Amino acid sequence: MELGRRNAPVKDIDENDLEVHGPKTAAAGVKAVMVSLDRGFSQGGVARTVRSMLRVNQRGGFDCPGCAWPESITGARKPAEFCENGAKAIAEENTLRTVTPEFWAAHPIEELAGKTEYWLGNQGRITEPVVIREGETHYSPISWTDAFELIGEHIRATTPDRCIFYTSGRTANEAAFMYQLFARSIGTNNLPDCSNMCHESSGSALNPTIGIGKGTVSLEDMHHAELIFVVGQNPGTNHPRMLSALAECRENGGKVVAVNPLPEAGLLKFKDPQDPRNLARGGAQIADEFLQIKVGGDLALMQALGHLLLEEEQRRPGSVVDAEFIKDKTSGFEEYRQARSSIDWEETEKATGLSRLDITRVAGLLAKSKATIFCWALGVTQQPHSVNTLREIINLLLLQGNFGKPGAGACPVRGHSNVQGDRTMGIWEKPAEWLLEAIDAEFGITSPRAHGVDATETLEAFEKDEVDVFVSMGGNFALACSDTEVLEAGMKRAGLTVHVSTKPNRSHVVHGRTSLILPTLGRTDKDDKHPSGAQFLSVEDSMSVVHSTQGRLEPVSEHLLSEPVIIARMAQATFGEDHPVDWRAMAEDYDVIRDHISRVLPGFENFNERIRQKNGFVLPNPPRDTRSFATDIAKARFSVSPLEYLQAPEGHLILQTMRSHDQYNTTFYGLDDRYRGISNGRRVILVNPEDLQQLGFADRELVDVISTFNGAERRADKFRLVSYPTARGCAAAYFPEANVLVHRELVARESNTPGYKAMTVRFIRHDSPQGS
Ligand SMILES: Nc1nc2c(c(=O)[nH]1)N[C@H]1C(S)=C(S)[C@@H](COP(=O)(O)OP(=O)(O)OC[C@H]3O[C@@H](n4cnc5c(=O)[nH]c(N)nc54)[C@H](O)[C@@H]3O)O[C@H]1N2
Ligand SMILES: Nc1nc2c(c(=O)[nH]1)N[C@H]1C(S)=C(S)[C@@H](COP(=O)(O)OP(=O)(O)OC[C@H]3O[C@@H](n4cnc5c(=O)[nH]c(N)nc54)[C@H](O)[C@@H]3O)O[C@H]1N2
Ligand SMILES: [Mo]
Repeated sequence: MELGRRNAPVKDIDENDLEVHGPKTAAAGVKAVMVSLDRGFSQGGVARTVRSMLRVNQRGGFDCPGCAWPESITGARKPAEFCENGAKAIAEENTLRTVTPEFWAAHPIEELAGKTEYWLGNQGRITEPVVIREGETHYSPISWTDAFELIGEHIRATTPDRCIFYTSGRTANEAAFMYQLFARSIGTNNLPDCSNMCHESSGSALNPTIGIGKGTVSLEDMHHAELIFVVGQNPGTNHPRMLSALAECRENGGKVVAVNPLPEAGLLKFKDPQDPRNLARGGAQIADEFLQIKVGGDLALMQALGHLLLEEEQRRPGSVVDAEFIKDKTSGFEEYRQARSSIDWEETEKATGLSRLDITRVAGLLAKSKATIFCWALGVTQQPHSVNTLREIINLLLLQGNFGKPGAGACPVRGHSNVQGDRTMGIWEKPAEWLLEAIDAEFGITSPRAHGVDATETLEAFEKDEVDVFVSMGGNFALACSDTEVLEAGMKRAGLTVHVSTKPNRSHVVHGRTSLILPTLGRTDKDDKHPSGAQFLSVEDSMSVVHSTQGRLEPVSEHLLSEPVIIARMAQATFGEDHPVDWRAMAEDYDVIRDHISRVLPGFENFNERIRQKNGFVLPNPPRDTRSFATDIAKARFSVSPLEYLQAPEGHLILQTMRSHDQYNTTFYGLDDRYRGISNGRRVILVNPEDLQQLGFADRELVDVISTFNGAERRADKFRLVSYPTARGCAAAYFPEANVLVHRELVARESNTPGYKAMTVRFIRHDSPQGS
């Protein structure tokens, strides 16, 4: 048997090994397949890899833990419905490397604190629950029963407002539903999640304007759009299967406009490794237009496009604007028209870094298109004015009636594979009253009404010593959030931290005074130790399709428990057997959880029956289904926002943080950011060559980075400058290395999402006494 093999790499990252080759102009290709197979074989062996690759994203198989991009529910699926980065995500989870009690005994916390995420994550899957208590230097084994007792004791010894329950977006629907029920049964809405750091701005803009916090398109719409905007997104790395949809749109005659400060390979050209015709032609072009925008310039761009559409409509009445839709379905058009009737081109060019000519050309495409989709991701959600930028995108869609017709709509492209489902299940620190009423009626509890803390407020609670119990359902909060040093110091002072995890990460090392690591089953693992036999779970993708997911691989250890079982046992240990919620029944048979969900959440009627249908089912989506908008005024809303963009003072640049091609958030698969041509090092800052020269620095120079916010400074030492064709005035670094630079008060207004793509920075030569 191949289980239990251990051959983790011992070498950590050495930044002196950094190699820079320059950016590529096409994504995927045969190399992508080779890389994915290689990673799979080295982590899990040949048999396990082939077994899992044949089941990923297939009907009756498991949902890829990579991203939230949907699978086709109408058409045929390819025999291999996955991408290079999905394959790497699976290899990470399938690994046969294990982190056993011997590992924890051999490595004191002090040593682990000096390791990078690359080293920690590559040690493998955690096999047994472990604990560390105040004064101890190592984690050591603890029985599951004692671990749950310890959690129950800590929760009972404090007040609900000092307990926080974080969720990362891999948690399946059933577990998420139980988890929010657990928090609310204790008496708190302290349910921060990764969405707070991710697409919260999208929800904040969409809910009041179109009455739903989700996207309004299907995969079919992508194929049949006349025009697709891809704004602030790097699909070649983060949603590779989206490239097939964009390529198909273009094959059907549609056009694609990419808006990004970086010339990302996947936006330019896609070599589909599963399509020999495409490969023979040397790949398919993706973007018809590439607008190399300045970081933070999107609000100005969308306002300019609005202005130009209205101008064109004046010139040729009835040709651009959908007057009937606007009259019947929207409110606020007149104010919007007024606000966009004039434009300051000089300021627009300064804000966007784009020329009037380029913007006008793209506006021409938009004016002509009868079916447009706007896709976006973090490039527009993580800035102070993000919510207004997204409102401007909605304005553009409303102008042309791009809701509830084929090939049109809004498409926030989500991150974690079930981040959207977790929110649907009630993981939200600001729950709606109807949800709490439905939960209370179903279970006979009284949910708290006061809002809880989001991710940024959780960081502040740690800072102010207001956390006695922090439970993390997946994820790596210490490194995902802002202001790493402030956060880590606070986490170490907290009472109890509990990490339900698959692999070691930084949050385990900067733990509370007492800390537990509870190892859990992943997406690909078999979950069959139940009285009623093997169980399956469900997830919701970025386009509101709910479908089942079931792993089939033998877990690396017999001690792993599923997330639903872990939550049930935490609850039983907290409340005792005499509690209105029957936790045991839910843990024994996940159909019981789904029955509860079907009575609490609209759209989930007959959940157990419909989840067993071949393709699952699609949740109701009023704008898409019936062109109706469930806002308080039962209409969609135009919004008016002032022009706003990011401006760096003399000698400074605007810094964005992004993912490399070889990482999954805080997990590093490897050290090859292949499309950008950067490998074997991660502490780099990409800067336009002209900016480098103007600032008086050279390519590859070693610098310390200072970020400034409201008079406060944050500092990160020893980054390597890399000359790179990014937009002028901007710079880019990798997440999470640069998170120490994000001041906790730098957030998007309304959504409170950290300003990860909005920092003002300057550089000083490393080791220079006063800086340069
Ligand atoms: N392989 C892999 N897949 C993933 C993830 C992963 O880490 N690895 N993470 C998952 C998660 S949780 C998420 S949320 C998504 C993230 O998906 P993305 O949003 O694609 O992630 P980022 O790497 O942050 O890339 C942001 C993109 O926005 C651009 N950008 C930065 N600032 C601006 C701006 O001001 N304007 C514009 N127009 N563009 C800007 C950057 O150059 C970059 O191309 O991916 C998911 N999928
Ligand atoms: N500077 C900067 N910071 C950012 C961002 C950015 O663009 N720039 N992006 C933000 C975004 S979009 C997000 S979503 C957050 C991500 O924040 P998180 O979701 O908190 O972080 P991840 O790195 O995805 O979490 C990885 C850990 O999850 C655990 N894990 C993996 N699979 C499973 C599973 O099946 N079950 C359980 N229980 N655990 C599992 C593993 O132990 C692994 O170490 O980071 C945010 N932070
Ligand atoms: Mo995310």
